[in-house]
Amino acid sequence: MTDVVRIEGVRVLGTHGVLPEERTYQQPFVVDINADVETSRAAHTDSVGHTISYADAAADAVSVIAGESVNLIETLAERIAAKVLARGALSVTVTVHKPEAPVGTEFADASVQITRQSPVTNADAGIRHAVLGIGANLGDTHAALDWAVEQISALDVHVDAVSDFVGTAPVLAPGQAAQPDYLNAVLTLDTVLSPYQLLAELQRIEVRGGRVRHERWGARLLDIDIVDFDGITWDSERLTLPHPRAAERLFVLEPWHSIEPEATLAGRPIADIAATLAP
Ligand code: A4P
Ligand code: MG
Repeated sequence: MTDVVRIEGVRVLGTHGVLPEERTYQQPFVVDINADVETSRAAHTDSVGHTISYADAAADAVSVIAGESVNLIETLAERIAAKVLARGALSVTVTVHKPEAPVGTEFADASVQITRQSPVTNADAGIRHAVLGIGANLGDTHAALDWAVEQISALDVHVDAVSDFVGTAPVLAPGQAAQPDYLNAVLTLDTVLSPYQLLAELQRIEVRGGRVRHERWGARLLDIDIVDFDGITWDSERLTLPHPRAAERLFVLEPWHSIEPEATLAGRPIADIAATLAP
């Protein structure tokens, strides 16, 4: 479920069309924008920085319509959609109306409507590479990791490699009570799923694996994080890519390095990142 930020009827004069006179004389264009976003973090912080401002979306429409002349309203819609997606929309539907188009007969309105997805919701982006971190520090951790690998392999993915399972000391928040050691592993895969689809599947596996979310960084039967998904950078309430703490964690970087020595995280070789961290 996502929320929608909507602005409708943004009216701007522009010089777009196939006919030479349309490039000379301005005519009105009207734009509607429906941006899918997650608004609960914005509601919580009451900060416009955590949502998409309808004013910014309107400004995107104005800059495209008042800008460079093009032939088609399809082109205008595509350019506006790209700008709104760059603001962090999960997906966007843009309608561009051309109510005074030279149609040669009486008509009420002419328009084009397009919907475009962000990299995290696009399920038509082909095969993409992802890196998962798996951890457990309660119960039979070895069995939990084996089971998680089996469950992940049954998804719409091709598992490329699974690291050895490594015992690691728990990384705790300041003041947090002691916990048992973790067993961690890293798994690499190729998938046609979008990052949001993969996350939803992984969370279902966590729940089936007995995961109960109570304390942040609490001891757990099973934790599966998306460390990296095709190098995408994304920050929303549900998903941050790459995982915001992966670059600080040897329990992620070392097993990852063992199966993908040349891998990079946010553009840096993981070997270099790991070398800067104290063992
Ligand atoms: N979420 C956002 N981005 C992602 C992502 N890239 N991958 C959201 C997965 N989930 C992501 O996660 C909280 C929320 O983060 C989810 O709702 C999801 O939508 P969670 O798994 O419920 O909570 P968590 O695991 O307690 O928090 P978090 O922030 O994932 O914790 P970490 O950073 O994974 O740390 N020490 C050792 N040695 N080994 C460990 O594996 N793990 C942790 C957990 C702490 N110390 C550890 C280990
Ligand atoms: Mg987690």
